[in-house]
This record gives sequence, structure tokens and C-alpha cells, in this order.
Amino acid sequence: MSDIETLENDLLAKIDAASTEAGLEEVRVAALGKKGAVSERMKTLGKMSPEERKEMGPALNGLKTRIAEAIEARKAALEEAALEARLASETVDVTLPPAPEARGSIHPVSQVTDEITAIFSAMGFSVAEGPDIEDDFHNFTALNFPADHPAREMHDTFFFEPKEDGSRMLLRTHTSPVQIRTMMTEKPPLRIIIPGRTFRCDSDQTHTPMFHQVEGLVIDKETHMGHLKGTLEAFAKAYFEVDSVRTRFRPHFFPFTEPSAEMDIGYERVGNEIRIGQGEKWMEILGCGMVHPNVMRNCGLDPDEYQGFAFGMGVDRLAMLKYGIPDLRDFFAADARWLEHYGFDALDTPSLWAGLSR
Ligand code: 2NM
Repeated sequence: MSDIETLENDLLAKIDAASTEAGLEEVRVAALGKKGAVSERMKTLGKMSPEERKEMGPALNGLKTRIAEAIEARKAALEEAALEARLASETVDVTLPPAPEARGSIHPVSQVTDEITAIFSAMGFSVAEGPDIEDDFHNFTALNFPADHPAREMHDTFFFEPKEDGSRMLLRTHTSPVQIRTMMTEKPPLRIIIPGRTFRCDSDQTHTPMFHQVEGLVIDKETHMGHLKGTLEAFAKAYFEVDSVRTRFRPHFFPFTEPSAEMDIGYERVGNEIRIGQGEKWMEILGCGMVHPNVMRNCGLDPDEYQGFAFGMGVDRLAMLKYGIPDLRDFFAADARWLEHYGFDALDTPSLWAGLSR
């Protein structure tokens, strides 16, 4: 066997035996690298006689090519095997539950907004939204607040700097401007709820300058106070998850509804605990009424053709009540320990079929 054949067999055996890409690279360097066995022999070509070179040149070039090809083939096989091994070891079981150490939780305000939305969705309401920054027309005038009515001041409005024409934009003091926008652009029948941030210049133990409301609006032909009562009683039972909830409607005043009422629910206090659905005490939880004919007219609707009812509730207070959260100001303190204690599991989406709160 010639020296070249011996070298070729030896190198092919080493290539075949290489079990890792790093091992194969060592073989390549030892054969084809600058000082490799094949390269060293190529260097000897220059010192050969022309006849000798004529024979050895092609022989060495053939060796070099075959060795390079064998290395490439082995490399491809090793890469393929490595990929197979990785795919086998990295299989993901998508049926496993999420990692128990997952962090973060749903804020009670978001939870309660989702609960209220789930209840009214099941009754056929859809969700409408609008801007936080409003003009005087949508926040007050269209809602039948007279020009210099004290109710405007009662709302403790945050105003922006006046514009050139003297008008001032404001932070909406309730979500009712969204009802106005909807009545002006959509044709009845309407069944909407409007969750959102609202703003009043007020800050103490029970008030924050930013708070959350859900308001609702129904407009149809022959809508009456019985629809209002039925809807809101069904809401109270669903929200507090107690069938025995008692409700009471007390006359009230709002400029945008006539008649207007506040709805109370029956409760009793045992120690620090509030029990809803039993006891002799009453607590106000929302305001409501039949949409004022002036409001209908301001939105281009004929009050002789359409009637409607509307209601509004404070989400933050309803969250405190249902989940026994003592201080309103903690809601917006961004305290991680508070959130961990009062927050909700992100995967437990409130629904009437699976339960609002678990
Ligand atoms: C409340 C109470 C009663 C209300 C009325 C309207 C509208 F636009 F239809 F006139 N929107 N919201 C309403 C009625 C809001 O919150 C305590």
C-alpha cells in the first residue's frame, strides 16, 4: 500500500470515529490545516522532479478533495444527530399548568370592571368608550345641566387653560358624555355600558381625584321604570353573588334623569364584616333614572318616540364592599404587597358560567 493510501485510510478512519463536531474539527486541522499531514505533503511537490510531480500532484490533490468531502459529510451527519437529540430533549408539554411562581395579579378595579361587564354582557349590553378629556357640551350642557347650575360646581371639575375662544376643555366628571356621543351617532335601540376613569377635584378617605365608574344606558320604544328596576335588581344579585339581596329605590335628583332614584341594598354589620343580603340596614350603591326628555332632544332623539333609562355606579367603592378592602387610597398607591394580597389570578376571567370571583 502506498504512503498516500495508508494516510487516506488512517484519516478516513479518524473522521468516521469523530463523535463530536469539536473532535471532527481536530481531525480536519491535523489533516488539512497549515501544518496538517496532507498540507505538509503538498509542500513537498515543489522539491520533486517534473516526472514525480506529474504523478504525485494529482494523487495528493485527489486525497485532499476526498478528505475534505469526507469531513463535510461527517459534519452534516453530526449536526443532524445533534438537532435530533435537541428536538427529543426539548419537547414542550403544552398541557402543563403555568409555572407556579408566575408573578403579577389583576387589580381589584380591573376585576370588578370585568365582573360588571360580564353581568351586563349576559343581559345583551355592549361596551362603549370615549375620551377622558371632554368639552363642556358633552360633559354638562347636553346632559341638561343649566348654564349656572350649582350641580356644575358640585362636580368639582378639573378644567384646562381656556382656549383662544374662551372655551375650556375638562377632565370628564362622569362617563355620561359617552352616552351622549352614542345617542348622537347611533340609532336606537341602544343597550350599552360605559366603564372608565372619571375625575373630580376631591381627596379624602372616601374620595380620590381619579376614580372609576360604570354607567349604563338603554334606549328603546316603550322603555319604563319596570325595566330599570328589573335590570338593576338582577345586577345586584349577580354582582354580590347572593340571591337574597334586597333592593330599595329612593327618589333622588340628577339633572339628566326624571324621575331619578338611588338604589340601596340591604345589609348588616357583624364586627368588621359587612353581610349583604341579610340585616335591616340600607346602603346606597348606585344612581339611576329615566333619561330626561331634554337629554333625548339634545341628542336628536324624539322623546315621544323613544324612552330610556340610565344608571351609574362607582367601581372602586363596589370593589371595597365586595372584597372587604378598607382604604380607598391604597387602590392607587402601587404597593406590590397590597396588590399581591388583594389582586386576582390573571387566568380566572370573570364569567357568569364559571363564577364571577373565585
Ligand atoms: C347616573 C345616575 C343616573 C346617566 C344618565 C345618562 C344619560 F346620558 F343618558 F343622560 N348617562 N348617565 C345617569 C343617570 C348616571 O350616575 C350616578
